[in-house]
Amino acid sequence: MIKSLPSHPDRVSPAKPQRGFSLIEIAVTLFILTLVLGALLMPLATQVEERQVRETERIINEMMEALVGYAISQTTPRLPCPDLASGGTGAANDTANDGIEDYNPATGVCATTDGNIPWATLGVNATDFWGNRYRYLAMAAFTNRSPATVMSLSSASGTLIKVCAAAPTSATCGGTTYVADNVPAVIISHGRNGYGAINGSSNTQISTAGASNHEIENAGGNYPNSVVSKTRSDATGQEFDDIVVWLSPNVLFNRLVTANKLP
Ligand SMILES: [Ca+2]
Ligand SMILES: [Ca+2]
Ligand SMILES: [Ca+2]
Repeated sequence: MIKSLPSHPDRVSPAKPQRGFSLIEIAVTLFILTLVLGALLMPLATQVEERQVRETERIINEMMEALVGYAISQTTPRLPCPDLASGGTGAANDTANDGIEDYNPATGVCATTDGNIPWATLGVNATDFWGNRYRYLAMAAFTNRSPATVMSLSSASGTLIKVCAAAPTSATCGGTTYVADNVPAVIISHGRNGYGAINGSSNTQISTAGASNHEIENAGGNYPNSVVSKTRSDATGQEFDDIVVWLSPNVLFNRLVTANKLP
């Protein structure tokens, strides 16, 4: 009689040899991890910048509100003058980069139409996310104080700031189209690349060497009363990351009339 052998209770399968990871396996794993992390982190950097841009727009819109409030608060309604970004004698209301508006008290005319937002006069942010000053353009018809001609409902009929869709070839948005025609004031953040901005620490202008013509126009450029507002671009020669917001004369008039400051 053949009896099957009972399986031995202590029988165990032979021990497999202990095995680690080879250098090549680790290298491949690290390589894949790097790719995955890179893919995750790149959009994160873009997201951060996107948030900074949205926040900058919100800050500038708040500055626009401050401009309107300032105009309403004046006995004779007017916008504040820009703060000089250079020059000035160092006298009261004639000092560059101190955040106080600069003007000639004898003539009632601003020292410049293109300078810094007078952050101290308005009580708003002095610099943007990238440490640069906010540029502020404001036209004389809206900033003159007595004795010069002061603001009225007909002030918007003159030649004011042109907001163009690209770098223009004339003072009237030649070669491109109007985004806004005849606005009294514009505030610009020169964005992350900062071309043409006044740096908040050194009080000097960042060079525009390498900037696109669109951004150069926002840093003065060919036409002092023309600026460019367009969608962000990283294309070679077309780079644009400026954040440009303008004040509609009609919004300003509406608010001044509502406040009984204009007839
Ligand atoms: Ca000043
Ligand atoms: Ca820029
Ligand atoms: Ca310009």
